[in-house]
Amino acid sequence: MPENLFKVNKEEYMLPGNRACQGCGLSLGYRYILKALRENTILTIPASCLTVLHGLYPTTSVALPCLNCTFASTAASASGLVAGLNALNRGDITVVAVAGDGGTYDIGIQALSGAAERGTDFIFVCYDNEGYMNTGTQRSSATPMGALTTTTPIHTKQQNKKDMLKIMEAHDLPYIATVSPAYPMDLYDKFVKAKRIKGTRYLQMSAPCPPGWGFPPKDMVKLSRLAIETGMFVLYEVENGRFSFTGRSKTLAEKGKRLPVINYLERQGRFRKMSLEQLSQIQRWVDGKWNEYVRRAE
Ligand SMILES: Cc1ncc(C[n+]2csc(CCOP(=O)(O)OP(=O)(O)O)c2C)c(N)n1
Ligand code: SF4
Repeated sequence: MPENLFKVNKEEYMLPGNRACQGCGLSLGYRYILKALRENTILTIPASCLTVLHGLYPTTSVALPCLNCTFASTAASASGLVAGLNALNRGDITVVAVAGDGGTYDIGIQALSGAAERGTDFIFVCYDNEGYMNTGTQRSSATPMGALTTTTPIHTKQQNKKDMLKIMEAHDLPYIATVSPAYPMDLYDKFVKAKRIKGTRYLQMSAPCPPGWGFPPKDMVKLSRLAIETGMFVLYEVENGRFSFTGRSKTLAEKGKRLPVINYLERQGRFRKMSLEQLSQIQRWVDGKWNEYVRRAE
């Protein structure tokens, strides 16, 4: 249940003047993630837009301790931090690894799977901007079908997005959740809950990216909401294997009507070369996933 708005932590851990682009979904969501995690948190982040956001030594725009690790080793570095803190008897500090979809779905997956299988006591956050954005919008396995990227420049991406959440579920984690920057209370509550749970917790945030997706920065929240309204992104949590919709997705599942995916896709330049066949494939794919979630929620 959403916390009372007045109970939200008033401290700011993301300081003004960071280097993210205007309208960056990651920067808005990250502000609330950090508010929910608050003190007694150590971050570890790989090369990504998030390292740019954090800033260049000796300055930083984030007021929590952070380790910069190599691209593939996010979860391995988190495991090392947890072991070190335990050796110092500082189990009260939460280790939080935050990586982009490239650093999670692709290059970071083996370290993440290893840490999750060991049940390492940490939170892994994937912010999903659906591509390698820091290096100029290359395709990742999280890029949706039909999207133009600099590595799928002519015929668009031909494959559906990989279901990373399903892969993480196969690790029998105590807590998995999805969040969106357009629903900050839902996001905040899930991170507060995740901090209280022990073991490996996996959270995935949708992170719309104006330059990479091709939409005006002022429309970021509108687009994030459309992702939920169309079912392209679904708000839910899985606690010890038990699935439940949350927030706006819960309302949609109970009495709402999802909008067609075209309402979301047509607002983004990256889908301008998508074929009609791809459009109907995406709609079928989203419908299939949604029906699977509805069955699990019953
Ligand atoms: C081993 C290695 N390969 C490539 C790079 C170059 N590189 C730095 S950031 C980045 C993109 C990261 O993409 P993602 O994890 O999706 O995060 P985003 O940039 O979208 O925030 C790449 C390819 C690197 N730093 N290390
Ligand atoms: S490229 Fe995209 S994800 Fe990266 S800082 Fe800019 S808006 Fe954010």
